[in-house]
Amino acid sequence: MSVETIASQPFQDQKPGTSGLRKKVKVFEKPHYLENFVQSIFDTQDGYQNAPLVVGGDGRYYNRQAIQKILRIAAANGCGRVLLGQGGIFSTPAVSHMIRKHNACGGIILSASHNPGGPDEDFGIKFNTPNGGPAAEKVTEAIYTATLHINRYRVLDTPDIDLDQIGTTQVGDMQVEIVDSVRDYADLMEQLFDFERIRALFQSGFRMRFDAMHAVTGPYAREILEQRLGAPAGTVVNGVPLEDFGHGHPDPNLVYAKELADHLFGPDAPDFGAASDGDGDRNMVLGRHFFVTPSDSLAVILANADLAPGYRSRVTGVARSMPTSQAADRVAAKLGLNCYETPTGWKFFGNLLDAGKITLCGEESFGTGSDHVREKDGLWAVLFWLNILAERRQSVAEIVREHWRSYGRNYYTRHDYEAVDSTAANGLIDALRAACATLPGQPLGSYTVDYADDFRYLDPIDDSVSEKQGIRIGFKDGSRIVYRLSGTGTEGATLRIYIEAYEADPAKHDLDTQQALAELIGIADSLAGIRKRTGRNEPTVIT
Ligand code: VG1
Ligand code: CO
Repeated sequence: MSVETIASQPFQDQKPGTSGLRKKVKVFEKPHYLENFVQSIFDTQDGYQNAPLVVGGDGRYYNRQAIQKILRIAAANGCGRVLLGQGGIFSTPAVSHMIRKHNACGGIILSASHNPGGPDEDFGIKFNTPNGGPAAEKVTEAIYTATLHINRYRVLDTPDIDLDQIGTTQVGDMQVEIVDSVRDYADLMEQLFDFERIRALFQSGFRMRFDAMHAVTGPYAREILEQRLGAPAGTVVNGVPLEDFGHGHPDPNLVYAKELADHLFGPDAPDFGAASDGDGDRNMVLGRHFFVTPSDSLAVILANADLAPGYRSRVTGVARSMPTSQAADRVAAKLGLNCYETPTGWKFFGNLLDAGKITLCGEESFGTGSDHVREKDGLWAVLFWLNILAERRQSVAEIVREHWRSYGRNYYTRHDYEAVDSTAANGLIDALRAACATLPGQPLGSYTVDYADDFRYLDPIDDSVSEKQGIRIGFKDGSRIVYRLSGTGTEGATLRIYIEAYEADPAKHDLDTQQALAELIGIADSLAGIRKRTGRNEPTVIT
């Protein structure tokens, strides 16, 4: 068993996006590709000699091969100890918890999250820092710079290890401790929520369906919902993680989790439905015949936080990503809590959480979370809702409607144009950016532009600045249109358009969202020239 130094050359495309490095599996399979990126992590980070490194992934195709490679590189670079999820499996929030619980030097997460998996689909790798959160931009920049200069990587010449056997294995001088992927995470949930109350809810005949979409949360949901909370067997569906997610698109929204949505809107609908994504950090929440937007979900959780034991009387504030609706802001204002607007991506919440400025945070993209870890957390959000339902004993629809009556309703939609020609997409954003200077004061239909800019974030904790985070067009009545390009796609560009309007009048709270926003949707199209520039007549996905 010896350390080998393998000569290598840089790849030009290893810049992490919104959430790590995501590429087609075929790209990751290129000789030296994964190795270069992993070596660049070891070349730029420290602490791994003395503190453990957490490793795990969502179980998608190439997870196991990637883990064997990472273990060889880690051992060759002097890493002392790795904590590995059994079978190479960890959900993203579970990794975050393990890092924090074991004072780890960080973690490597293998996932392309909501992107499809399989030999012709996507893979990804992400580095998390000792606070448990996705590396901040200065860290990902350092890793990226290292990938541009790399000329060698180190590997220990050693056979594959058995990933499935719980216990400790030696890889050279490095210890690999294979641990139960679920237990610690489930224990954490039990500390935050009133499991007894939720158990009583299930005993009273409350019915739920959780769709794990053949992704990583299946084992977590079964343990927590069916074992510890006593929900009937079969509450969790599609609960076996598969390498290709059963040919599905593990993205919990009304389009890709259609089976669940149809069930919740069907004749024998249960009281509550939920789903999560490939790596378990996203959530979708549904009531009987009722869909809760992620932006509303964050606002409702914030308004009801005192009902959960782990949050009672200790919420300091909330943050939301810029394109997320302003529903949570209204709750924060009423409760006198801090409220922050950050760029898209969970890494921007880390500093605020670490500093105690916020307790809860969320994104419109089906992401909700809190200071219990430093990632968004799908099952956590589902349990928060169950805790609220167990206390209030009202339906999901009643709770949300009551919320709108108190705070008003923020109608909200996102229109995605996927796999658009990159040059056309960049041209569209450039043209909008150029128009920002002259838009304020202009009437557009029945709206008047209040401000228009390219969002720039000044982190209040470390003063770092992130530019060009999306074009915001704000109107005098508080409505908004936001345009940005995705940083997680692997094919061409994905244009995202976020549209929001506020409605205070309860008599107008039951409109169809697309109809309520129809005029703004039209304005968003004509202002950006979407049809003309992209050749598309309609969005690929509407959420
Ligand atoms: C998307 C979402 C963003 C989320 C990111 C990672 O990014 O919009 O809100 O944080 O995915 O989520 P983008 O750049 O494609 O818009 V996950 O569950 O894919 O790790
Ligand atoms: Co995810």
